[in-house]
Amino acid sequence: MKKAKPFLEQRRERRGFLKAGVAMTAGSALAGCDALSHNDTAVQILRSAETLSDSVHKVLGRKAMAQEFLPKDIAPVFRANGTTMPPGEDYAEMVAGKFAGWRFKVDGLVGKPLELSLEQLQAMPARTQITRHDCVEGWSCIGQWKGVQLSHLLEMAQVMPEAKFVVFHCLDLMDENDDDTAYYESVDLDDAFHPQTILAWELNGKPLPVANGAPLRARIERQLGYKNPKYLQRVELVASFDKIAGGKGGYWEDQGYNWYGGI
Ligand SMILES: Nc1nc2c(c(=O)[nH]1)N[C@H]1C(S)=C(S)[C@@H](COP(=O)(O)O)O[C@H]1N2
Ligand SMILES: [Mo]
Repeated sequence: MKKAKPFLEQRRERRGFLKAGVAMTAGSALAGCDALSHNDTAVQILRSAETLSDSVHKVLGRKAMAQEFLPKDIAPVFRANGTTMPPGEDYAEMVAGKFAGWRFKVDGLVGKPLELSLEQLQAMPARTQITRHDCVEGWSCIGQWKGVQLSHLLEMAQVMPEAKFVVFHCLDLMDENDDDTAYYESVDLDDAFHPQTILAWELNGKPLPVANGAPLRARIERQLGYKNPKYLQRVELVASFDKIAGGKGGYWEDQGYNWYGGI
């Protein structure tokens, strides 16, 4: 299979950005989970930011880095939202066994599908970043994440030229009566290869808590909370997501949210 060279070139270009542009300032008003934003106006602003950012990002080519913060800005407890404990015995058993039997897959439109243990992922080069998570429900929270860059795995898997999106398949079922409706999300290759897009196994220096997506969750720092899938089990490269679940590219998108959740 041919390696998708343009992505590698793009990635190198972005590395330059990374070195030059990591913003290290933060107002104290932003420290930790921001309770002040728990109101309707903030929610409306976050929602309208979806459409605004879409056009701004198109103009800028969406290469910008998300702001990074200082250790003093980290919230004492990172708030959890959505699923905080996937239902079912299988997951509970995995937690009890410290995810020893869990395997993470990268497949779909790739030359070399991958199947990796948590140990193998943790042995890969890691990136650590302190960022702010923004949920459309009107709250934000700053945390430090550590994990492997998704670009690293995508290069190993050799993404085929036809691939346009990365689909994240999660372990948590959203409807107990329906085995097929698991949380899922998707991003384009621009976000997938972005240097701050990591698959994190650590939060604030500790193993990723169950409530925040153990054993592995995506951090896609320029996207809203719902575009940051937890409880990952598989990443699939696709040319279109028409045939996946409701066809809109994500669990919340299938319920009417925007596919583009850029901030
Ligand atoms: N698998 C899965 N991923 C998910 C969710 C979920 O319910 N299941 N909720 C999303 C939403 S809306 C938010 S705000 C964040 C919450 O992440 P946290 O629990 O670490 O705060 O996860 C996102 N990813
Ligand atoms: Mo959210």
